[in-house]
Amino acid sequence: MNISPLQKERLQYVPKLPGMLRHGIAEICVVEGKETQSVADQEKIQALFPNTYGKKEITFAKGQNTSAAKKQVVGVILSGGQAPGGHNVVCGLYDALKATNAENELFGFKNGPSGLLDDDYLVFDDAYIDQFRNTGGFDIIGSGRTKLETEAQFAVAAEVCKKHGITAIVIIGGDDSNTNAAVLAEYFAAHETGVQVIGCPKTIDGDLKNEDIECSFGFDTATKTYSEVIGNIERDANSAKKYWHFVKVMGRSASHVALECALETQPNVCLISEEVAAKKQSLSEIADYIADSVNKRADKGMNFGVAIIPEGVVEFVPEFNKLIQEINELLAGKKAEEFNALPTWADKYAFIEKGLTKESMDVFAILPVTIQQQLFLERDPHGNVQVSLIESEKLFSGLVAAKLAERKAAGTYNGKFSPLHHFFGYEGRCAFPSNFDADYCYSLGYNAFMLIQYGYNGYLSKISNLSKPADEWVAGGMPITKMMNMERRHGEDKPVIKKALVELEGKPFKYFEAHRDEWAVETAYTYPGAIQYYGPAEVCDLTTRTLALEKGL
Ligand code: FBP
Repeated sequence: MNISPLQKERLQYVPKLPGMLRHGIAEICVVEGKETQSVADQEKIQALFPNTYGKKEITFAKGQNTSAAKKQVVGVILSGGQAPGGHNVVCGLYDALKATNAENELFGFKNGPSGLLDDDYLVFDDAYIDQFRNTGGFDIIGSGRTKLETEAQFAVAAEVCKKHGITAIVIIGGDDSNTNAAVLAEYFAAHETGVQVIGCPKTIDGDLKNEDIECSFGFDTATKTYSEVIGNIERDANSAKKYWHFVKVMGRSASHVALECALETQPNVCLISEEVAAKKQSLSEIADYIADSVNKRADKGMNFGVAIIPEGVVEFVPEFNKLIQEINELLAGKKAEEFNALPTWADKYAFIEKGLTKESMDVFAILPVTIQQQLFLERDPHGNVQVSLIESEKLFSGLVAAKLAERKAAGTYNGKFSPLHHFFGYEGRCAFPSNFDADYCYSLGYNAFMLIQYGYNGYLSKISNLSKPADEWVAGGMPITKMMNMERRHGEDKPVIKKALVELEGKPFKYFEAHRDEWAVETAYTYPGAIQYYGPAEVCDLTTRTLALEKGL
């Protein structure tokens, strides 16, 4: 393996554990807390999870380790999109497992949950694991998006565990993967397999959080990576003074990433999807809002700026959603062939005009042509428009250009608008984890093993008090069922972990709201610079602005 100088240094970095896990395995005891209830729909969740519901929350403390001495064989799975720090979860798990008993084994199931079903695995040893310490990526075993959710899959999983003598499975994933972890835990308990399941909260999107989980891992590093580059772009914009940059940032649904980047870099505009939905804003209103910033800055001689667009925003615009549904209908079944056979875009446009309601046609008509065509090109295997592929940064710059042209004609705008486009997503998902993520993830993995060792099943590894230095972090576990409620998914009521969207009454959004009018007109950019791994703690161990504001710092 080729190793860069930074990677060489990072391999030597010793992640910080919470103080209570630092005394050595023999001195970690459990303090049991209260019995738990699910956040909503208690009766229904309890009925669905009779064996794992209502268990106690727990924390670890310094004291005599009273866990049963038995050989543990643990399987670990990385599930879903990459997030910086995943390797350290595996390393922490491995180190705790080996420190407890050198005979213990760690299996890594390859390429996501499908590795467990296909019995495709590797067994970790020191030489292999040491190559991945404090590095980004999920390439240690690979990841995948196969969902573990059917009884038939659970039966296969139980067989595979039995074959290898596996005593516990650790699933490192987002809200869906941890929901599935809870269902698997219940199945294993109901079928008396003796196999435990522990989850770890991962996703750069930051939407797996609640009163127990302060943040998912990867959010810190990914947002710092994007903020560095957005800051660089701001400085470029402020130097050349000739471009408006439209920057789309990842986050499939929630806007936590966009909001955190805005708090870090103070751009002229940042859309927040949750606000768009709450105010039922139309595309035209959003375009006007951005055009106002462009206009006011132009009036002051500043024909440049930066706008952050969250990846999922179009799905939060009610009229756009309706349009998408109508297009899906319009092209259902054989009608897609008829449409595709039409020779020119003009013919296709006429077909569309005939098929859409007037309301949706009005929305369609204002879209830039490239976006109009994209809506008909990018379809998923079921024939539906793939909203996530829509280049919303181009959509909004196109709509803003049209608004500005109108204003120019009316004599209310006399600037120059040259937009440039960027999409930051994959760039941040495999970055070297920040010290925060390196420490947090190692602790999550180490802690996950302590939960296994003490016999817990259906728990999420929980590290809290994260805005404080690591020695003050609190380690423990939370029954996953505590975070569940019932939601309608694909026409069925399902028990799921509640996805955390941006709270419009929360402190991070309130801070942004209080400052954005000033940022929209003035050049108030801040330049966070690159993640620092070595140096003073106030530079290297900083948490996100989101977490700091949520904690009232
Ligand atoms: P997870 O929720 O699985 O962590 O993935 C989140 C994410 O990174 C989103 O931000 C993005 O929309 C999506 O994954 C991209 O998925 P893919 O890697 O399949 O293209």
